[in-house]
Amino acid sequence: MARGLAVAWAVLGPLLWGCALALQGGMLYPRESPSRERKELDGLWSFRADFSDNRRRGFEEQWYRRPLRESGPTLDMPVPSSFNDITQDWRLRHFVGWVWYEREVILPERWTQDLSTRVVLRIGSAHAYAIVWVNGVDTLEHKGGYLPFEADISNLVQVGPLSSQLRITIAINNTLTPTTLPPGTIQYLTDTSKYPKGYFVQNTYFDFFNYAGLQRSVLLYTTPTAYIDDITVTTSVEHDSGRAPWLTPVIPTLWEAKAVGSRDQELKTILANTHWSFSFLEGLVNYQISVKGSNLFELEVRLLDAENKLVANGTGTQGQLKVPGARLWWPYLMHERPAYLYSLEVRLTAQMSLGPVSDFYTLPVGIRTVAVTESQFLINGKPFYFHGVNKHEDADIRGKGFDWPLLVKDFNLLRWLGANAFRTSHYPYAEEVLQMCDRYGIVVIDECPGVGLALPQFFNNVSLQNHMRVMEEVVRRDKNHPAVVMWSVANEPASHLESAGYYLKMVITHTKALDPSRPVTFVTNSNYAADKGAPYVDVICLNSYYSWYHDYGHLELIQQQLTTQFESWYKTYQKPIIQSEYGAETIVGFHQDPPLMFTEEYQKSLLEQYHVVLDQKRRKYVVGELIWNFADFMTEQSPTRVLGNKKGVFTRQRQPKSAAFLLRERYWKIANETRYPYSIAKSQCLENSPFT
Ligand code: GCB
Repeated sequence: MARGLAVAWAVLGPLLWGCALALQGGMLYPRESPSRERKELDGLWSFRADFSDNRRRGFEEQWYRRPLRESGPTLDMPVPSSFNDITQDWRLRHFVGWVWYEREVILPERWTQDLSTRVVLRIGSAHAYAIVWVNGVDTLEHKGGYLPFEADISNLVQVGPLSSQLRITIAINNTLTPTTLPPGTIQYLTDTSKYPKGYFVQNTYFDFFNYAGLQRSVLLYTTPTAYIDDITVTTSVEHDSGRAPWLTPVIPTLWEAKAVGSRDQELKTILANTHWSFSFLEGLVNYQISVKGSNLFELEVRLLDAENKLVANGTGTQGQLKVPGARLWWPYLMHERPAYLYSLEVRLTAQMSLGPVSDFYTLPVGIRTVAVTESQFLINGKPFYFHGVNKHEDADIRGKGFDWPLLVKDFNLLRWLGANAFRTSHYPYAEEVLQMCDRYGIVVIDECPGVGLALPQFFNNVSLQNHMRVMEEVVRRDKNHPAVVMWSVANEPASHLESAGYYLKMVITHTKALDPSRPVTFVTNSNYAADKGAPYVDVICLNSYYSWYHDYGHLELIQQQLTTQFESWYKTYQKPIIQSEYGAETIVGFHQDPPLMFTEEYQKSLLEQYHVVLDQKRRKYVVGELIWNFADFMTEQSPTRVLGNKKGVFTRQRQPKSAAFLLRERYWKIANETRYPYSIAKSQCLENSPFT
């Protein structure tokens, strides 16, 4: 895309926003406010896996009708957590089919008596298919893990004398089929000389353990019956040179200066090109609000800065707030004051038959722009270089269960590393993770669970419809996070297939229509000449494992092969490129010099070879590098995996391997070269605290 076009796209994007969402209703993160309460249901739930041959005993015996303990033995199961690694029962670790969760809750009396209160049950995620009963009443179904779903249960709790006692039963099935996302297949092994009757296995086509269960929080929250259903915010920035009340220094980044050569020359170039410009920076915050439960209402919108000072206000369901001298949301290490957040306070006043009702919701807002040219990824008009990681939601015992200590530890490690970005490989992460990214300035490529699209039969119409719906859910949930700068619709689909070309085109086009304000990509490991999806992406994301999955041990080939990779792709597409995965398996504590595979030395040497070429290309059109992987993680068992995938630069317990130190040095060096306005970033975590 030419620069002019990119700019037009960045400007037009916000205006075109929101024209195509097909989902009913919003999915605002449940926050407390003067009009909203929250009751978290984290803790111990009763649990049973249905080990019956057809896995349907729970339905046949209607386990949801009575307390679960009355239909058989139950286990204590922590929520949030994957169920797989919690017990000593190997059958549960590998279980495929229906599991049953149940929790009894006492509600505050007001929730059950006050008819102007709406009570909502919200499930952060249930992998992969869930049915929910409240007091035995079929209430909600949801297809797909990793994304939230909710139901208004007011009419179930606001009836009868026992209504403050609530029994929530959730049946979850982790089976992956050709039309789920991710897809999978169930294979029956019928040779009775080898397998018992009815023996089957779940085949998956991705490289992480298919953890399941209630892996994120379940909660109840309230709103008034007339309520703020959804808010969509997009932002842009205007520079108005005619209205300047102050002078702004315009300093070239060291990256731009570097092009000229020696250190002396670099400094001279910086000084020579630094000029004082009269520019007035105005942030524009476009909002769109949907209200449910009333047609007769007023909306007031106030934008507050980080010191709680009012900077702009408006009224009505849509509008534009102007913020003179706006402080922009910058990525970590790109600016001295990264991750600046405003608060958008929305107040609804609705006229109801019982009198006026108010609802309040506060949304964090970062003012920033994102645009793509044919060789750059721009944030706030400045070239942004992704120096970061790929992650997984994965840890000992809890599996993919959300865990605050783990989350905060991971963010401290990211900051220590000097990482400014990650991809949510290979599914949308918990909302709390994205909130941390907003607050820490960690840029996110938000990936949907489109992973393992490996077989031709997975590119069918039913899957396509489902994939588009999943993208709607992802965009609906994550659209307001300034940290999210790009959507990834898939990881390593079989994109050489014709059918995949059409499929990817449709999913990408749909995603762009859902959110024209962000670029869209998918991550490929296909050959540049064969890939049928690449024409539709804004940024090319490439995975390659030179000297790992082929030419094993031959580190000397990496530079040549990587150079060829970059040059062929760029020549074909003239789009910015991200090295979205590269890495080597390393068992912590294995050492060998000269380096051999699986040792710490080999991982470091492989990375160093990649870095030589990345350094050559990052000044041209390569706009990022994301190591595979942040930490070791669990996979299915196979002869090529030793207790999981060991390509982490940290162990699964978050201790650094030698490669972490190498990467840390590199990322801080790059940060110091690309900072805007230019100044040295200090590699001390505490000194870079976003809260000081
Ligand atoms: C890949 C996949 C990732 C794997 C990784 C590996 O290309 O995208 O899911 O874990 O390679 O280590 O093989």
